[in-house]
Amino acid sequence: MKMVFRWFGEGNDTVTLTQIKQIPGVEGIVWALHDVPAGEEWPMDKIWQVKEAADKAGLHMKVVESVNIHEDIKLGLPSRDLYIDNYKKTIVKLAEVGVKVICYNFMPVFDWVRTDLHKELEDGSTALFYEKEKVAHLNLDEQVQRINANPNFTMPGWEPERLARLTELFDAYKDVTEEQLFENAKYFLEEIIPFAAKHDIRMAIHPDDPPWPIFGLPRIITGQDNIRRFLNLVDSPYNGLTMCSGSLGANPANDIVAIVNEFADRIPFAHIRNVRVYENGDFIETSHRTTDGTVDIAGIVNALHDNDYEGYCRPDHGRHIWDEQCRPGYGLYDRALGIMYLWGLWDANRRKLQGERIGD
Ligand code: CS2
Ligand code: MN
Repeated sequence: MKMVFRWFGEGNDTVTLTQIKQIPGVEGIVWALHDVPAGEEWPMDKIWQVKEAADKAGLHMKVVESVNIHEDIKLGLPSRDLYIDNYKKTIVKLAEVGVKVICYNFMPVFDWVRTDLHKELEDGSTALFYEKEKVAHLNLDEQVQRINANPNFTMPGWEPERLARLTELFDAYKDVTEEQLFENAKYFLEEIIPFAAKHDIRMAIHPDDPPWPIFGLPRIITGQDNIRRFLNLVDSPYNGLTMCSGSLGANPANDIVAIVNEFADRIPFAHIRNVRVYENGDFIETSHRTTDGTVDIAGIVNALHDNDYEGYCRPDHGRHIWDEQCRPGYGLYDRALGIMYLWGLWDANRRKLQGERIGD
């Protein structure tokens, strides 16, 4: 397991590369050019800037999250070819700086969705929260205004230019079914996977978060059967999965240990975090510790270890603790604690199952 840490870039993250380097066992950053709109080719000079900063900090940059997919690709419009072409051009450039994994998602219009970014937990820490009933009645205009009122941080998937087109996009999706979305994904994968393979970059689809349709928009990366179907659309080791325990875990019907066991050799990247799912379907993000949420984090790490997992892994979201002011879900402290928990589980496995001394 190779530990990495998400970094939003100079001036766009409260966490510094020096701090990241001090977290035990972290070898690289998970990065992206967050100011490049989905569908555009990434400029090489900006990629080099990140490379120089990472090199200076002694961290690698082999994992990108995300090169976002333009809506026209998800919609299957004729203009998708142009955006697929741009995607390929970006792949070439990323290969040039040594990128090995690209995490991306195939969710229409929205990336992750929550109803409260600072919901208080019993201990006074705050975390991202999803109230199921509220999403059913959410006023989208209000939501758009709220995000636009906080220009300091760009939120993944909530880019202003996408929000400006919201009504238009909803309209465009009105006839796109789950089946159609799978078809459109297939078209994209058939173009991209052989190309990525040629450049030795593994594509890693991120599960939908939450893993069910919202606002009447279809979602397809929701559970084990659909993941199998997606990976079989183009059956190649370069068509992989980002195993995100928090996203999949929001639906308690998902058996994530089984998902790890079935797709182990197709998982180049793992996001590990816990959530606590309530009986009414609401969920809140908790500390990584197994007992704090409803996801079997220990079981997942055991399963990764049993499968000799050699891919990249990052703690996903963390709570906001110790008065840290940070991007929602992406503070330093709780994610660093999460890493130490993951290492604890991993090292205990190594010692127990292989009789290895830690450090060998
Ligand atoms: C991430 C997602 O912060 C998060 O929830 O796990 O935004 C993720 O980066 C994208 O869905 C992957 O494309
Ligand atoms: Mn994730």
